[in-house]
Amino acid sequence: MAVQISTLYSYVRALPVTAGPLCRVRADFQRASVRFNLTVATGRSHLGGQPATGPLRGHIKKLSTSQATTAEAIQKSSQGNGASSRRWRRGWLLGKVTLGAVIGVSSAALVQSLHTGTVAAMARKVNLTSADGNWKDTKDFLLSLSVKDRRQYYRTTDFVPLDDIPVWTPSADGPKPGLYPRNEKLDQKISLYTGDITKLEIDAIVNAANNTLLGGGGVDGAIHRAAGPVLKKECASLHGCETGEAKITCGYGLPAKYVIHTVGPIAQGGVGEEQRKALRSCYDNSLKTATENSARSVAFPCISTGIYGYPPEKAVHEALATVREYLDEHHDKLDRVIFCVFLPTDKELYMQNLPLYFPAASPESTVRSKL
Ligand code: AR6
Repeated sequence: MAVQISTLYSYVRALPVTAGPLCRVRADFQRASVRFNLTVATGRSHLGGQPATGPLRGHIKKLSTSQATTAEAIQKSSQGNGASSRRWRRGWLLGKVTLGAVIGVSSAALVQSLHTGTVAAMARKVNLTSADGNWKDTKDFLLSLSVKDRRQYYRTTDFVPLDDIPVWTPSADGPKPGLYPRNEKLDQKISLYTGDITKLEIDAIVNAANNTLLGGGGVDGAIHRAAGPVLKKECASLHGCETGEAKITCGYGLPAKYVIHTVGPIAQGGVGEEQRKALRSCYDNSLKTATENSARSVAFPCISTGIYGYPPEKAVHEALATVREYLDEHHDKLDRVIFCVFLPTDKELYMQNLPLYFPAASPESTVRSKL
């Protein structure tokens, strides 16, 4: 019985809420739990304290009544003779087993109804087209859902699931030798995708943001429009971001669970060591942020190569080298890294350079593997 109740208590405590209606349910439960513990300790059905309120009141009432009956039985037993005392003990044991079963069933039902009730209540409150409301509640709720359950909240209908994004297949005709050794397992973790990053149903998409994190043009503007106005509210709470750093938010109305915001270097005056390092830091810190948040699939746009003017033919090498080196070290933490290009010229650049960083087997090793 104690185990059942403590399991139930842990479940409610673990509800991912910090405020709002879920929080109130947790408070109700805590009050009710204390009351129940006291009931068990004293063997009395009513304690004279404030009755529990909220959705748990009915359940606690039932528990208190059962416990009172048992307590009366014990009292009678202790007053009777030897035979009746044995009978009372047998009755007490039977009662205990029955009570345990009743509580087992009712706590499972309670967990289910609590979950269903809170999810339904929160689902009614989620509004991804308005900036009103508490973004933290919305975020907690969305992050608690499975991918399938989250689909009804996407602000787009034409999303692209991860399984529809093919993995990189290096061609044996590619340049030889590659800059990095062949690693077939890593090829399975790389994709080149041409299209709109806001459509990808993956764990995290990276945003090429600015230092304010409050939105802008290019891919930043596209992500904010697709996610809806709640994204800006969470971004405002982050107090900006340094160049080369990365910060994470919920994806809200996006098919992606998270958005990782990074700020690329401004390179309109040319590219020096400082810009090169900053661009690498964007890719590296975004991947670190993804893995710290258990995001296993991540998509990158071509950071800094639009409005910030970093030459795409240089940026592609920093992007590919940083991802390759991160995967060499942390391949177990990521399932897929997607280079999401928007322009045909960028697609061409990645097609040309991917084989340098994720090369095909050399002719000799192909022959060896057939033997
Ligand atoms: N999906 C994928 N890639 C896209 C999309 C999209 N929907 N839209 C554009 N791109 P940019 P930056 C590509 O200018 O150079 C913003 O105002 C685009 O073709 O978006 O890092 C921020 O607030 C290009 O290859 O980012 C900053 O102020 C790449 O995304 C500033 O721009 C990056 O271009 C950041 O400039």
